[in-house]
Amino acid sequence: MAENTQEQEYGAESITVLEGLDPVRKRPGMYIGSTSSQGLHHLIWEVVDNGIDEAMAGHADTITIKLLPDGIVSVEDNGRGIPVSKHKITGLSALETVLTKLHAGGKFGGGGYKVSGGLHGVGVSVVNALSSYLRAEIQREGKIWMQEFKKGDSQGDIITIGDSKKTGTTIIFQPDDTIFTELEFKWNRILDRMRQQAYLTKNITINIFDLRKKDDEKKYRFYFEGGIKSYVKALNHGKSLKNETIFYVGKEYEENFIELAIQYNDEYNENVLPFTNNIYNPDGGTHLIGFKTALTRTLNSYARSKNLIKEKDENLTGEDVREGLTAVISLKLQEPQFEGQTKGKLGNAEIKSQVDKVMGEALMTFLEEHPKEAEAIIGKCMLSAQARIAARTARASILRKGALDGMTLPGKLSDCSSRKAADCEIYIVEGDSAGGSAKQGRDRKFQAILPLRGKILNVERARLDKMLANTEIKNLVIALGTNIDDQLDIEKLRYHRIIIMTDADVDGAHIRTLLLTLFFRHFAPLITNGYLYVAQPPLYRIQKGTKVKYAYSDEEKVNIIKEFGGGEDMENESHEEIETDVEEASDKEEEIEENVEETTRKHNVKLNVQRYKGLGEMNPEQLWETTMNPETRLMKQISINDAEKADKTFEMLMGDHVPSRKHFIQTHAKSVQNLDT
Ligand code: 0RA
Repeated sequence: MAENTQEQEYGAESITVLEGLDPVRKRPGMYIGSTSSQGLHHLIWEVVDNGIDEAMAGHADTITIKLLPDGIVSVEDNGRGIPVSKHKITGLSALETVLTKLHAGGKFGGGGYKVSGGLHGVGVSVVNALSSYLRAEIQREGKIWMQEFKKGDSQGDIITIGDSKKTGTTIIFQPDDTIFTELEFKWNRILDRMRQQAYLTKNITINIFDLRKKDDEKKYRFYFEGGIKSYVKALNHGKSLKNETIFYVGKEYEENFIELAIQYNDEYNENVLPFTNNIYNPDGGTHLIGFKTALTRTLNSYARSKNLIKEKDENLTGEDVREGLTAVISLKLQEPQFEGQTKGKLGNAEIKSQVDKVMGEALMTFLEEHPKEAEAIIGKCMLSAQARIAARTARASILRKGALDGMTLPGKLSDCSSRKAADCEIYIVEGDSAGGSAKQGRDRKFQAILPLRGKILNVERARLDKMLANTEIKNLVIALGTNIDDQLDIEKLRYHRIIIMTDADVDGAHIRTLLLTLFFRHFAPLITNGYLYVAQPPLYRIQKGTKVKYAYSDEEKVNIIKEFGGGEDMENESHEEIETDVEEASDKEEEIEENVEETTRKHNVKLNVQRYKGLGEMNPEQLWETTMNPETRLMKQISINDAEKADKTFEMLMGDHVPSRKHFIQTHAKSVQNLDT
């Protein structure tokens, strides 16, 4: 355990007293966020944070949480124990002060902890105020001390209940059911939080017991010898690594403690997690900026010193050096300042240069000492740089001012004859065969057809900027005429309706998602101006004699069959699927069947229901009639929200998180067939 120079002077005296607990019971939300599940769990975090503070100050190494019957929780640590002596000013024991006064605690008024993780916290007194019952047991000064409380009020003086050579604090509490709207503690939620805390606090053991149900007891233990190093290792679990040895530095800097761990994998994503006093900072802040600056500068200067980057070549950019990067930044600060609406961003200005310095020096040493790892990392970054430069060149050729004017329209585009953009439409069609039907079925005066080959799908795992080097995509960009990104000129748009027309199957959904993503990222104004649509081809064709109708949903199909008087001829391939549908709508179908027999007997005319799987199954007339004729077609106008959703889906489908991709595909396999954008 680390030495604490203030040990002697740190007793009951250094605790500053503020106010009583009434405000907490009056407005619990102010102190713990809410009185729902989140607030309920906050009570545990609050007590645990105090134990973690003890561990961080070097006085504790074990925390044990027990979930007991009747919503009771026990949190035990082997720290110094809350002081029990009488306080000079209040005449109360220090323990009672800590538990019954707001903001009372060793963290305030000088002395006390060197660094505290609970700075965000509100103190154990808040837990006391919101508990119908709380019992504190302290092992300290050779004895076991005990005091009980109800709704924050002590139920008698502190007493000794035995002897002990150990030190530590146990807080047992039962959340007040007149305060909380939710009283059930969630096992997995507690595990997740404790796992993270265990990673961020080196050498701490956290035990968690679920003793609520006799026949279903559970226990879990977290201990990560490597701290944030273990965290990085876990984040990279199952990935191919660039540097097997994780870079780690932990350094004290003017009363602050700065810890960093990084490791590269062979993928494209960057995963950098910044924490301050064990609290995650989703919006980054000065520590993240300092980290990024040092990473880019150091890798460049190392690569140049070893002549890995030639004199004439350009530097690696920030993005180059963060591809495939997994990192945890963990700071323990004396006085953290948080910014932003949700306080998710670290604001301390001095931290930028502190992190930069610690990171820069340590990383340079690491690279010098691990030349193999260094080479692998630099190699990876240089590959990213190459990809970036190649994409930029491809992009530049598209973006070059004036280049589009002279450029001939792609050969695959069947343009319309009108030149009035407001009247014109372009159908982006999946596959050459559907493209052929669309070309024949269209009204060539105002409808243009651009077939795209399914091949564009093979940009799997590639970055979006690579898409722009793809011929199919390039054709699209040229056909639209506006250019992209900051060069986009909406006045030059050649069609005021851009219609994505893909098959109603998984591949079709995939291509549609990809295109929506492209529009979202590079053609956003076309979406916000309402120019982008998704065509809605019918799902079924229903024919009876010479009468033909199209159904765009299963419900509509049932209605049409009813209208036609039933009598399906099940000769088509989709036999089974229709049967399933019939079962689902069995109430309606029974009625139909009666009619069917009658009609069939009378006229002997059968009903034919055809399920369309792909656009290619429709002949040009059918395609015109159902999907392209402005008088009768259905189209879905795409909002920026739709496109953003597609973009997220795309990231998930193409990104590196395999479990979520699997889950998505499994759960959406059905809905994508129903043209669910
Ligand atoms: C005030 C002062 C000291 C320790 C603590 C509070 C303390 C609080 C909690 C809450 C849960 N576990 C805790 N452990 C310690 C310092 C005591 C000293 O100087 O010995």
